[in-house]
Amino acid sequence: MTTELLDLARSIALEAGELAAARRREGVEVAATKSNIVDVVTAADREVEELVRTRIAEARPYDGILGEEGGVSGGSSGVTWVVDPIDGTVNYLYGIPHYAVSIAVVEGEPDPATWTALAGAVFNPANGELFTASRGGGARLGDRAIRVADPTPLEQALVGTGFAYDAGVRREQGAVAAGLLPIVRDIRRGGTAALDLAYVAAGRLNVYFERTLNPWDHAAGALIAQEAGAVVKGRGDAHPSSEFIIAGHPEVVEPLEELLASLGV
Ligand code: LIP
Repeated sequence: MTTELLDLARSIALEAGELAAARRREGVEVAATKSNIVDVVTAADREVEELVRTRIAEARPYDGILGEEGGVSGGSSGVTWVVDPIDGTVNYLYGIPHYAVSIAVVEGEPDPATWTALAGAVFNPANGELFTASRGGGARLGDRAIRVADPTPLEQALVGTGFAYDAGVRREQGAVAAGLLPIVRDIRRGGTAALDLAYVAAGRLNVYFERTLNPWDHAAGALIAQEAGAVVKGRGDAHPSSEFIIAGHPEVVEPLEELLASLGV
């Protein structure tokens, strides 16, 4: 079943990504705001998610869907599709070619604390990079198998992270970043958790952490990173959640989590 699900996730992600790229070329504007004036949604976000929902319903009408724009819809099969139509919305709005369609297929309730991820696809149409994984099937960039980077001491670790839309949380996160900078190799803030996690899987980041993510931001990327050899978790032994997610080689995750705890994360 996972092969069929992965093939479908891949084909939908590719079609949806091409639509997103076409709308980007035509010009993108803010259609609405969410939690505040900088938390935006574009018409393309909505149109891309509608396409993804349509393709899923055509192929698997009894599956559920959890999407960033449309929320939770039905499903009686026990399988749910977790969709971020355009992860990296602000990059997309500004024309920065670093955004992705993120599609995960999970078994169980659409809750990252309890679901079992079966397949995932993260596609950046701006550069054609498609990251995929299936449970037990490994992770790929295109057709090439990918693995996390070898372990490295924190002072040589390239650390990915991201920041919330809420100004108060960003102030706290900025203080954490300031505490990390003198200790690690450097920090990268790419603007899309899906690609941050895929970059951990491909060895382009040693480790990634973030707070305040939504399930659709990390659902596919987390499976891709896990299948590439990363540990992906929340605090301690918890599952990833909006509270916290960290991903990387186990020998890098452990010292970073200790350092983050000392910085109040
Ligand atoms: C984004 C996340 C990213 C985070 C951004 C934003 P969006 O999701 O993928 O990791 O740092 O603030 O939340 O809003 O582009 O779907």
